Amino acid sequence: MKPYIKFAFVVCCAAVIPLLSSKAATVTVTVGNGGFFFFPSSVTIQPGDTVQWTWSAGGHSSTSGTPGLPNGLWDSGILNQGATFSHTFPSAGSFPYFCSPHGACCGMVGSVTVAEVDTVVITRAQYTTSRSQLTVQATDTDDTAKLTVSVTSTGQVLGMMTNKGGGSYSAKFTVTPNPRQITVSSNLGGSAVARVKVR
Ligand SMILES: [Cu+2]
Repeated sequence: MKPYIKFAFVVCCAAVIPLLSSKAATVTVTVGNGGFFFFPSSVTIQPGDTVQWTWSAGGHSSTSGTPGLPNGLWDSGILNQGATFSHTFPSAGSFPYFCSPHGACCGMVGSVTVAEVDTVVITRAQYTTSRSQLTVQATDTDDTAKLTVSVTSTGQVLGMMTNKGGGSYSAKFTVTPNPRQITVSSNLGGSAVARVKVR
């Protein structure tokens, strides 16, 4: 793989994988790989996820806060090549950190953003037997979310919902038999389950 493709792949996956999963994830950040920096220098995760720093070179630390002003949330101390250090982030917020020897002098800083998970509410789930048609309406607290409808019992994906704007979503699917219970999942981590009403 060409180096720049590999680079793009790593950046892309580090950013996207945490967003696709609603389960706790671990994101890796390398320390001192090729110089005085963390890579990727900023990561976005969800509440409950863990960041694992991996030392590519010795003589660096991962210390929460800003250079010269550690805030005490975590401090790996100065570690050697091959070492790892992990910290789990239980709640949303923005968490800067730095390397104690190289933060102030050389700009060796990073940040972890823990994003609020969105909330999905299913406002309508109705099955019209005569037309084998499932009608779904839902709302999401984040109007940029992408919502997917699936059959709760089997996990079968029925399709995406249409984003109507303002956090409102709708979808119609032709499906047999009546799925009875559906799950609406957001790419941002939220999800909801509803029983299907029959008409
Ligand atoms: Cu350093």
